[in-house]
Amino acid sequence: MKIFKCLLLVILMTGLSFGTAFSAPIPLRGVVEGFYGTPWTFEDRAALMEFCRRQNLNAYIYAPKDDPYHRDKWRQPYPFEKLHELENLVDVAKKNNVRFVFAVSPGLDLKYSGKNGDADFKLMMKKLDAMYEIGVRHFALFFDDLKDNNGKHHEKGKLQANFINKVQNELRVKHSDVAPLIVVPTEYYRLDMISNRGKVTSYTKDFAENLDKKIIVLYTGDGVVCDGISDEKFNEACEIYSCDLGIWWNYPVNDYALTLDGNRNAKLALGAIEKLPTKNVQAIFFNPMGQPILSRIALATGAEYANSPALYDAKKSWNKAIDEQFGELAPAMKIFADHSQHMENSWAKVGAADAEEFNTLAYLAVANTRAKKAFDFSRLEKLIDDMENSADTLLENLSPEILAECKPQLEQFKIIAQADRIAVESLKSGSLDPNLKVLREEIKKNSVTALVSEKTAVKFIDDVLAFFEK
Ligand code: 14T
Repeated sequence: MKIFKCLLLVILMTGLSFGTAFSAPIPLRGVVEGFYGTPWTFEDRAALMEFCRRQNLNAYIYAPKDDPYHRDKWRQPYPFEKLHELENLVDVAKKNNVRFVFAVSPGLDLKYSGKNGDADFKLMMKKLDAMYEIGVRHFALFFDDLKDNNGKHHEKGKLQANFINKVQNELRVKHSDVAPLIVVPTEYYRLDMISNRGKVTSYTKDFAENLDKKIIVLYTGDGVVCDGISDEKFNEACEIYSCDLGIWWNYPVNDYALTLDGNRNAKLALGAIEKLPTKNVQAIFFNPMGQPILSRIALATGAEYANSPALYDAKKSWNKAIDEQFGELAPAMKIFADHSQHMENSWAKVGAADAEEFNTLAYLAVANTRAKKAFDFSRLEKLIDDMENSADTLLENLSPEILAECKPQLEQFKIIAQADRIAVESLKSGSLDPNLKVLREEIKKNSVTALVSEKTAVKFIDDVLAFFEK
């Protein structure tokens, strides 16, 4: 009887812990500084390490695309000053229990065979050894975003895999305390790993078959920047590699939201991490924005996800992150951030829709006016007042460091709110206020540096203008 009771208890407890109440953390979880554009400063990175400690994130990958010594001039050793700075950073990482992962992206011009191949292998080992000397124990090799000529020719998958294996072996022979390598292949999103006929491409097949199974492979989902990864799609990707993959998640990164003047950071991704797998992920790294402090809204939610994938609640986590990070300013920040979450262009789509309630009401306002039906504008008007008030509050009270990351966007948000109010008044009175066009032009002009709610609060202005113009 006693044994029976014990057994029952054990079954109940395991059921509880593995069923609902428990969700194991993703073992390797953190941030990959992997974006194009001006790299973060030492201070930005040191602050991130402390943030990681507080959020229970345990890894940071150093991979800024525009650090010449990381990619374009990967063969060259870091000058003394730069190396010293990295050494200090490695110390900060250690103090914060964060694994510092040093990445090299040699793919643009790496030679795999012959005399030049031998020379490049030696140069790579020299590069990594210098980092070992300053305390680095985690390394990564990235082969993403290559020009086609060097990217995918015959046997490239096998050549890359063998090169990576050789680096891994050499590191492990020399040092017993180096962790398994982390890699990004040239075909790093699922749809790129599959040919038109649904077969795995020869590049990915060769790469996956030849790569040492200990090595951690990161991929970005079905696309480079995509609208989530379901458990099912994640399993399909893992099947290609016959092992559990890690994820390089391209949110809140905003480097691809390029505006006409070449600004890489015009739209701020201030939403939550969402729609990621609930199980079997062995590593996850979030690629942040050029704006380090504002990246922390998404990163804090990403930390909650990574620490408990199956129980994660994006909306709850987003509210909590903003409450914790903005204190008294949280209500205003939530209104602004709600209008600046969604990232989309011809090939990218991620993040919740901007300002859903506003969007619905704005749609109904135009549709009902067009149908000559009565519509109660009061809630929409309240939302618009809240927008302008929150812009004012934030412009007045945010710290200079945070304002430096979002002033143009807040100013833009304010003008959008003013235009939205004029749009409502025009609908209500049945005649178009000419000021609406003036403000619309101003918003358009500013869009070069600041994009906010472009498919929601700005779209409303266009919808109202279109309503009067026909
Ligand atoms: F390594 C990869 F997983 C990856 O995502 N690589 C880059 C990354 O450095 C960049 O920050 C990210 C978002 O733009 O996407 C990849 O880069 C691009 C950039 C493009 F403009 C990939 C395709 C593009 F068209």
